[in-house]
Amino acid sequence: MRQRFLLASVLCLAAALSKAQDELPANPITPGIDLNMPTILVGDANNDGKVNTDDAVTISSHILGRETPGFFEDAADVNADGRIDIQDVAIIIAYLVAKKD
Ligand SMILES: [Ca+2]
Ligand SMILES: [Ca+2]
Repeated sequence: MRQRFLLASVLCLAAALSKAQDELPANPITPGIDLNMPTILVGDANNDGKVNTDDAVTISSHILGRETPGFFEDAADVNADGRIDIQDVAIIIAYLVAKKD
């Protein structure tokens, strides 16, 4: 008796899950929302598609108040603390040093 009850429960659960899956839209993401958001290469402060010493120089120049054409503020805040400072430069340099090893 108990086995029949368990079997019936499993069958009911399977049927419910199957029905639930049939009701799910093929793509559960809300239509109309564009998920192709632009990507940011963190550290690419001069926005040339690479992270290298030029970016450390660009951020340093920005910190010193010099004109930095093409400066990409969102990418320059490497540690995402809301400030662009010497820590961001240090992280880029540490990354470049580690990359060479
Ligand atoms: Ca760059
Ligand atoms: Ca920062």
